[in-house]
Amino acid sequence: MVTGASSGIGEATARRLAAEGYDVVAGARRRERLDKLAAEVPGIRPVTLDVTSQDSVEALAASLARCDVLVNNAGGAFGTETVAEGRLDDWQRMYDTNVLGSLRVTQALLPKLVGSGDGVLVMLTSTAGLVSYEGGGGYCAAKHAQSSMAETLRLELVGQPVRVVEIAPGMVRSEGFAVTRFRGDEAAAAKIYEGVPDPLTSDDVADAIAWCVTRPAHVNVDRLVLRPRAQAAQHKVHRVS
Ligand code: 8X3
Repeated sequence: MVTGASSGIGEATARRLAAEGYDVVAGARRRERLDKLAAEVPGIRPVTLDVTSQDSVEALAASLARCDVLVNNAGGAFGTETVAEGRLDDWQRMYDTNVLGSLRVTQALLPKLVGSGDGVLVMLTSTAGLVSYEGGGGYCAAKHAQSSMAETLRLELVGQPVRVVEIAPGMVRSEGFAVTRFRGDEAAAAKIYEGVPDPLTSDDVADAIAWCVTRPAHVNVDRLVLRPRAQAAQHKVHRVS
């Protein structure tokens, strides 16, 4: 099960896991994009899913006979204001998708992950879940919360057949992410990547996820941090003019 699978890292992960031989259920709100994806890639089943709706998540759980891998990918960043000027509705949306969305889907599918005998739960966080930065307050807080949720789950599930993997990517040039953050301002979004020789791609992250979930059952990759070579730390980015 991959949430937020209609674009970016979610879509790339659905494609990659299907290529690995998984029967992938791809969930997102944008059904027409999922239908296109499913028509193109054998092994992908589209499901309309809104992770902010408990009903939608429960309907998803009821439709799945089993679940071996859950990739909590749905979420995003909204706004670039400082904490002092942050918009409550942006923060609420970031919490409702990234944090509570992951919680809803996790709670609904956890029994199936345990029942599979070797479940893997992947939590898509970000390097923003490890360090904070100016103008990223709500997003950093939400990603820190998801990171904490993954750690707590791993502690609570020890002894049960479920692995909990956190994937924390740095600069990824993924469809829509920066544009959404900048409220549709494509020029501002493009500036983020300006001069960076090779930001990560969604496929790079999907590749890391595929590696983590295909390790032997006794191997838990607790957290995998990946950044482009040109990004040594959040603010230390090599740019060429
Ligand atoms: C995206 C990475 O640096 O924009 O999760 O927070 S960053």
